[in-house]
Amino acid sequence: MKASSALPLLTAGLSLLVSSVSAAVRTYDFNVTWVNANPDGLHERQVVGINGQWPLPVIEVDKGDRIIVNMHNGLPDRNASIHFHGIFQNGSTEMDGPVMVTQCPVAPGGDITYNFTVDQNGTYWYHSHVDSQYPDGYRQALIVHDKTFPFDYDEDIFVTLSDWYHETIESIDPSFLSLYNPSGAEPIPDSFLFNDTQNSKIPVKPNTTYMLRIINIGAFVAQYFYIEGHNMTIVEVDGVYTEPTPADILYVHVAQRYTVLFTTKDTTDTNYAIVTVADSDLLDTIPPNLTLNHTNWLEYDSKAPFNEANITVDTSDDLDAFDDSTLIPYDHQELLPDPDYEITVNVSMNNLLNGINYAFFNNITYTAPKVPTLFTVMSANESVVEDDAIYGDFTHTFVLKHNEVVQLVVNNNDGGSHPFHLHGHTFQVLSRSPEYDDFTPFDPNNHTDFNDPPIRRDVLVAHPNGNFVIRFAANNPGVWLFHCHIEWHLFQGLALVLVEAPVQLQQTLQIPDDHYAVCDKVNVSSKGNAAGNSIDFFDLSGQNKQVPDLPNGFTARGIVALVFSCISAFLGMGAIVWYGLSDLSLSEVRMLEHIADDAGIEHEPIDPDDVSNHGGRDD
Ligand SMILES: *[C@@H]1O[C@H](CO)[C@@H](O)[C@H](O)[C@H]1NC(C)=O
Ligand SMILES: *[C@@H]1O[C@H](CO)[C@@H](O)[C@H](O)[C@H]1NC(C)=O
Ligand SMILES: *[C@@H]1O[C@H](CO)[C@@H](O)[C@H](O)[C@H]1NC(C)=O
Ligand SMILES: *[C@@H]1O[C@H](CO)[C@@H](O)[C@H](O)[C@H]1NC(C)=O
Ligand SMILES: *[C@@H]1O[C@H](CO)[C@@H](O)[C@H](O)[C@H]1NC(C)=O
Ligand SMILES: *[C@@H]1O[C@H](CO)[C@@H](O)[C@H](O)[C@H]1NC(C)=O
Ligand SMILES: *[C@@H]1O[C@H](CO)[C@@H](O)[C@H](O)[C@H]1NC(C)=O
Ligand SMILES: *[C@@H]1O[C@H](CO)[C@@H](O)[C@H](O)[C@H]1NC(C)=O
Ligand SMILES: *[C@@H]1O[C@H](CO)[C@@H](O)[C@H](O)[C@H]1NC(C)=O
Ligand SMILES: *[C@@H]1O[C@H](CO)[C@@H](O)[C@H](O)[C@H]1NC(C)=O
Ligand SMILES: *[C@@H]1O[C@H](CO)[C@@H](O)[C@H](O)[C@H]1NC(C)=O
Ligand SMILES: *[C@@H]1O[C@H](CO)[C@@H](O)[C@H](O)[C@H]1NC(C)=O
Ligand SMILES: [Cu+2]
Repeated sequence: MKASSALPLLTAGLSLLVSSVSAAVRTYDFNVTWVNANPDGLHERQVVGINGQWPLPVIEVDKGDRIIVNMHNGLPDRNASIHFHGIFQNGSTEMDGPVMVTQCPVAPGGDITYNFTVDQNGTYWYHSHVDSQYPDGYRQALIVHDKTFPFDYDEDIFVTLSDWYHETIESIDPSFLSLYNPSGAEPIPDSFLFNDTQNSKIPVKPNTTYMLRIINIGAFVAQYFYIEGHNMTIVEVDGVYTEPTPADILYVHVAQRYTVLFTTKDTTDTNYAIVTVADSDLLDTIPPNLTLNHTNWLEYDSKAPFNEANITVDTSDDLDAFDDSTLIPYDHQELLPDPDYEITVNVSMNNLLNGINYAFFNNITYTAPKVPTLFTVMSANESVVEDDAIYGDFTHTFVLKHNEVVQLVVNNNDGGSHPFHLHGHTFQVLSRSPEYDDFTPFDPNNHTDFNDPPIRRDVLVAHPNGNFVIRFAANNPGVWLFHCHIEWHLFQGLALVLVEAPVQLQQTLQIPDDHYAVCDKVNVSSKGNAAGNSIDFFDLSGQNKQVPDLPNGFTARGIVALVFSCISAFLGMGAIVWYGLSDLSLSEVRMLEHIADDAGIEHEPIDPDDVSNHGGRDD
């Protein structure tokens, strides 16, 4: 059930100016405001609309076109931004959209113009990149049509998949990132949408080959996808054409795109189910009223039967679905040479001193700097701009040299899967391990042969406790985020920053004035190092820091004791009643006091005797 049956209409102009090379300028005026919508028919809620509409307008352009989005933030109570997911922004890194990376947050009432050309083909999307905002509905497809598409088809259609929450992110966030959720359990969606609605019927003609683009614009949950009675042939992933490859079932994680060809039957006596199944492996609990399996329809004839689907996918076994690492790129671009620069990161999730669960690459949880990293690049002297240090200790920034080959090894020391996304590039997928029960990092001295030619894409899933190896050439000067696209995990800090060819960037880039004005409006400095120091770029005093580690010896049990204690305080006892102290060491107990004090929770003083008298371990 869509919010409005009217077609998304750009109230202000969509102008097409044909230039001498036949590339068009496509101008979109986006006034971002709250609107109401009830896409699952269960609950009406506020969503982020554009020009009073939701679902949002689709951006559809041809390769080579210039896109101009004049965004007005008409939300009275939220900052805003737009990231154009998968667009390389070659020569226009300042248009990429992630807040505090390439721009400042656009304040309520503020404006920003995104202006860039699109020199790539395929299936993309756009979404907000500030404050976990896009699950509030601020996301939609961005399609780049290709007049020289290498495969035959008759019709070009797309659908989006997503998870859906009934509450706004701002009301979910505090309880998610809180000491009441010490395991970091992700919020469970309330439902799943197919093209921003449910139970939809896609009219199809018989005897016709469709190019179907599938985009997961969700915040968290991957979905399996298949069409009963129809074979699919994959021809594109994340904007990269592939050798046509048959697939029965796709596994589409958030932010990933697949384009498939399928040919309809030559009879119209029945309709066929399009089946989506949410990957319940990602959910910590499955509420009994959450529907994971959904059926939409290829409608051959509205009067023919719509039979219920026979759901055959076994979500406990990812191997049922197509393994994207085996795809071959259509252009056969070969494996890049051995890397000039190698980055290895271990993924983990853990609690810090405030009892909250964060996500880490090599023990660093991304903590935004005081100056957007791109503005640090642009304001630094050339003699210091290649030094990682000026970007701060908690932004996890790596400086890459122009045109070097970069290899990134991701070792997933976590029992969940993570869809990792690199801005500004597609990357070659050299190898990816299966899921393991125990943490299994990549072993450079003992690995399977690297794929050659390797598939390229911009979002790759790391399997639980497994690893992957990717490579790309640093040929796109810019500031690019690499992060988990599960919006909850990004919020927990699962991100790092690549400052690519900063010297070339300084020489070629001119950030438009209106982007500086965006910073002024929110009182964020647009010059200086990560701490906002523009005199001494190596003086990081005052930089934003991550919360300190829990001390050695502090156990998960300590956190549980804290949480139960806090909940007891919450349930009306006024102050904390300490639970489970007898199981804890004295240092843990002191830490509980410290955390409770930090969180402003009243409590009785802890008597050390309570601890030792009850046989607690002491370190
Ligand atoms: C944006 O939309 C709101 C709500 O319709 C309207 O009040 C406001 O004037 C619009 N702003 C602009 C700049 O179009
Ligand atoms: C917008 O961002 C600025 C700078 O980080 C911050 O001070 C302000 O509180 C934010 N506004 C909202 C509505 O979140
Ligand atoms: C967009 O960028 C192009 C190239 O820099 C420039 O000529 C044009 O004036 C810009 N348009 C807007 C609306 O900013
Ligand atoms: C886009 O498609 C055309 C024609 O198929 C191809 O020549 C071109 O290389 C593609 N561009 C990119 C950036 O992949
Ligand atoms: C499922 O039940 C819970 C608890 O009653 C309720 O909060 C939630 O809205 C329900 N969800 C759906 C999709 O009906
Ligand atoms: C999916 O929804 C968008 C609008 O949100 C629409 O443009 C598109 O045609 C829909 N896809 C299909 C297959 O109906
Ligand atoms: C799908 O492909 C399989 C294997 O190539 C073939 O046996 C089957 O007939 C195809 N089904 C349809 C509906 O085309
Ligand atoms: C499909 O094509 C076949 C052969 O080209 C033709 O015999 C048949 O009538 C067509 N079916 C429909 C429903 O158009
Ligand atoms: C969804 O499909 C799976 C796999 O067949 C099945 O086990 C599960 O019961 C189904 N769930 C719902 C809610 O239909
Ligand atoms: C679904 O299963 C039923 C019973 O096994 C079978 O009769 C029917 O043909 C199946 N439908 C499809 C589309 O496979
Ligand atoms: C992360 O911290 C752990 C525990 O303090 C330490 O053993 C490990 O070496 C650190 N890892 C990295 C990559 O810094
Ligand atoms: C190399 O890796 C394989 C597969 O993971 C493993 O079975 C084997 O024991 C490893 N060999 C060495 C020498 O580590
Ligand atoms: Cu993740």
